[in-house]
Amino acid sequence: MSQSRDNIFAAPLENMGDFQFDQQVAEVFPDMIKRSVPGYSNIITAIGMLTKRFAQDDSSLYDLGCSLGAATLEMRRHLDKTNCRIIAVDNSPAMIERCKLHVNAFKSDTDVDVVCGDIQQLDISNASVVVLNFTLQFIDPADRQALINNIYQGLRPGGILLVSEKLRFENETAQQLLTDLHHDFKRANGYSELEISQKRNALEHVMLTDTLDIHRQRFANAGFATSELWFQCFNFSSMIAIKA
Ligand code: GEK
Repeated sequence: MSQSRDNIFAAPLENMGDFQFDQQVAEVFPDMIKRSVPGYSNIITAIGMLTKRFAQDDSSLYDLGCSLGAATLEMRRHLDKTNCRIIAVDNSPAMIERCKLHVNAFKSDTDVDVVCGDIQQLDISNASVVVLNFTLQFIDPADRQALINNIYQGLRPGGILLVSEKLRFENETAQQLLTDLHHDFKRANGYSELEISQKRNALEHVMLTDTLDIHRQRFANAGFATSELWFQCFNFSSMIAIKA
C-alpha cells in the first residue's frame, strides 16, 4: 500500500478549522502518526505481546478508534487462541474505508469486523482485550468515565484494557519541558515550525488531555483492580488496566 508524506500543515492555512479525521488525514495517517507520536511503533508491538498473553478462547477483541487498523493487524498476527473475533471501530468513514483495505490485504483465519460507528454507542461484551490507542483523548472529557465503565462491564474477568494517551502535567516546569521535547522530536522528524504550530492550533479544541492521576482514578472508579503506566516517552504514554 502506498505511503504518502504528511504535509497538511506545511503551508499557511488562512481559515484553519479544528482538526478532522477526513480523507486528507487518512491518506497520510501512517506517516503522520509515526513522525508525531514518540514510541508509537513500540506501543503497537506491545499490543501484539499483550494480545498473546491476555486473549482468551471464544472471546472478542476490540480496537476502538482503529484509524487504519495498525493495532488490529498486530492483534490478529499474535492471536493464538481459538474462536476469537476482532472488532475494529472508528467513526471516520475515510479511515474505515482504508482500514478495510489494510485488513483485507493480509490473509488470516481470524474474523475482523471493521465498523464505522461511535465507540460511545458500542455494545461491548465477552471481551478479553480492549485497545484505546490514542483515542480517549478525542472523546469529550465529560463522557470518558462512562466509556471506561462500559468497557469494564464488557470485559471478562482477567481481561485487559490498554489506553495510550498524550498526558498533561500539573507541574508547569514538567509540562513545558515535555511539550518542548515533543516538539524537538517533531522537528527531528522533518516538521517545520509552521507545521508544528498550525497542528497545535488545530488540535486545541479537539484533543483535551488528562493527567496520569485522572486516568488512574477513572480506571479505579470503573472497578479495575489493577492499573499501571507501562510506557512513557516525553508527554506520550500507554497504560494498562486489568479486570480481576
Ligand atoms: C492507531 N488507534 O493507529 N468513535 C469512534 N472513533 C473515534 C471517535 C469516536 N467517538 N472519536 C475519535 N475517533 C489508532 C490511532 S487516532 C489518534 C487513533 C491520533 C477516532 C478518529 O476518527 C481517529 O481515527 C482515531 O479515533 C484517533 O493505533 O490521530 O492521534
